[in-house]
Amino acid sequence: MSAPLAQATVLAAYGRQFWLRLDGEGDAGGERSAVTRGRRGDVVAGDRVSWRDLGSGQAVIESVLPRRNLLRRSDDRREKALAANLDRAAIVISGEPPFSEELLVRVLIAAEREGIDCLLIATKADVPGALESIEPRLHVYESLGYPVFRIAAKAAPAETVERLRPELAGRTTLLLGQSGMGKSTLVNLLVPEADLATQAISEALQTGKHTTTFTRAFDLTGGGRLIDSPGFQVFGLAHLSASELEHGMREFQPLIGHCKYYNCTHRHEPGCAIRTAVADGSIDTRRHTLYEQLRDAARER
Ligand SMILES: Nc1nc2c(ncn2[C@@H]2O[C@H](COP(=O)(O)OP(=O)(O)OP(=O)(O)O)[C@@H](O)[C@H]2O)c(=O)[nH]1
Ligand SMILES: [Mg+2]
Ligand SMILES: [Zn+2]
Repeated sequence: MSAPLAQATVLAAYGRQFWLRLDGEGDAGGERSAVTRGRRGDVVAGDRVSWRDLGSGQAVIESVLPRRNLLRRSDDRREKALAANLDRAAIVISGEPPFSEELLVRVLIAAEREGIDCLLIATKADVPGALESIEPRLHVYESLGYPVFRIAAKAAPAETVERLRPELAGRTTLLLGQSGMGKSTLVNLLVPEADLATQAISEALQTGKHTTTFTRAFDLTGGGRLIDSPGFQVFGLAHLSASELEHGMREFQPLIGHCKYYNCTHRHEPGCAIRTAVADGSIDTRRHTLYEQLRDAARER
């Protein structure tokens, strides 16, 4: 006879292997590895699952409970789910190495589609020139209403923790961004035992130890979770419709429906409310150009 079903939260996902935090075992909660019967990629960090003990140290995830949201990226061939049930997505950027604004825009659009609030964390404020070079762009995102935090995790760790802790408390926040921006540095600062925990799970799941190779959630003292994720170089939006693309541009939202043509793509049509706003400076030109490129790419599919 098989063991009864129990529930758990997925802390980490690596291929078809998962690391679970078991329900009902107090705050310290039991943790264990499990596999899934489903396809690889069906279960992600942040998922709530029901699982079963198979005996001899084996556990299997039987099903994923309904999700509040699921952040994902995609190309023409496949969709990749990143994490589920998020309160916030924190995009980690820096001037050193220079971040890609195109990738930032893509992440913001994907998050908007899932109703996930975003904030920006600009790191390496201690590196000369790193933030100065991107300051004009940070201002644009602040004026759009995205909270922007400028931090020096290495040079001013105590101040960094003090600034970010209230922002992260009690919520589940996914850190994401390009490689080398400083995501894991932040996690190690905010979750002192993160390094050890990552090592333990790396051994259990037999992954590499030094680079971030899988998505991993950590409990924050006082409540909330912080999820570290591997850096990415592409962030495809093949799963989004044209309408979802334009709604993902926050500053477009109040103007959508006000163009002369109902099916306006906001690229070259006369009487376009959005291009008028670009011309008079109330919409940032660079953001509009990035949108045009996304729209062109979507048309080629
Ligand atoms: N000077 C300075 N260096 C930093 C800061 N934050 C991170 N770094 C350095 O930047 C490098 C990359 O940091 P990581 O935290 O590993 O970057 P990551 O975003 O986790 O990268 P991936 O795991 O590859 O996605 C490391 O050498 C860090 O020491 C900072 O605020 N100031
Ligand atoms: Mg990392
Ligand atoms: Zn238009």
